[in-house]
Amino acid sequence: MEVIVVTIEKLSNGFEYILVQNSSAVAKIALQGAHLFHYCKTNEEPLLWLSDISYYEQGKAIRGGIPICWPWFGFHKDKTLPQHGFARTSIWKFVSSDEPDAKTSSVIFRLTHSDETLKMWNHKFDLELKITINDSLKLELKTTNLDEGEFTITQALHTYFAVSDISEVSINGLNKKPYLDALTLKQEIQDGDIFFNSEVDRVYQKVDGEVILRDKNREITIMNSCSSSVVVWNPWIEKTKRMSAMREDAYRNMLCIESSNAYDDAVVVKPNSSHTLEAVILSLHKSS
Ligand code: TA6
Repeated sequence: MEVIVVTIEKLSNGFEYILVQNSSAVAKIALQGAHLFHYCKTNEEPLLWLSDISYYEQGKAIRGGIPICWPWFGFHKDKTLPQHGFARTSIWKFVSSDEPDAKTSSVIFRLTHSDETLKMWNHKFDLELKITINDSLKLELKTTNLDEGEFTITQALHTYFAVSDISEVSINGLNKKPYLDALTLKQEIQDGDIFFNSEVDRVYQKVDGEVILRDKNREITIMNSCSSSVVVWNPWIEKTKRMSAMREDAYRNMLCIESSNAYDDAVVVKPNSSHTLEAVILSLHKSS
């Protein structure tokens, strides 16, 4: 008999998450941030990196998985406002789940404006995240403007991938793309595949095709829609020491490839209109 289960689970401190199990995969999504923090295909290793010293506490973003950066990506010019926006630390509503077949489950979460969000970002909105879990992972982040005037957002599905060893992975698909180097604030052009031997924090621009993460035992393909920017991040040795909820050697086994609308890919959403950022992530196990 096939197992398809969507249940609401609770940690001992009251932190709630949705557990999804079907014949293709298991996934866990926290109500805080609609944060997918675990996705593992049947008989495979977890796709997403998750810090083993991560917080599961209200108001602190989980370190790993797929934090939702919204309605701004990165720092806000008002330094009293949180980096990467408030969506990842807000409590979302679990709206519904659907199991069209034994291999597939989808779950929908919603966040709408409140007195608290209006203080940080003075716009009325409806934000919906649909996550479809089967052999692949699909995230659709839909922003609807409920305001009288237009608003501008930057955003990212800040995906942390688990990798065997950072020195052995490469990223393909960004060759010749312009990027903003967030470490030097200079514009550069990518030359060939990306390899890692120091800190990397870049916003790739004009991205219109698949991005492929090549690891020893698997290949991960990321396909984005309604997005032309991709953020690539690894904090390397020194920055990791300053990161919250990360062990000193954590940089070795993680890498972020973020499906985004960041920097010059900001999106203007007109009143009563929507924009949906979509990412489909496929992983293929390579037999050695
Ligand atoms: O996406 C890359 C980045 O903006 C980095 O600059 C880095 O600091 C990271 O996100 C993590 O940010 P966080 O606020 O989660 O510590």
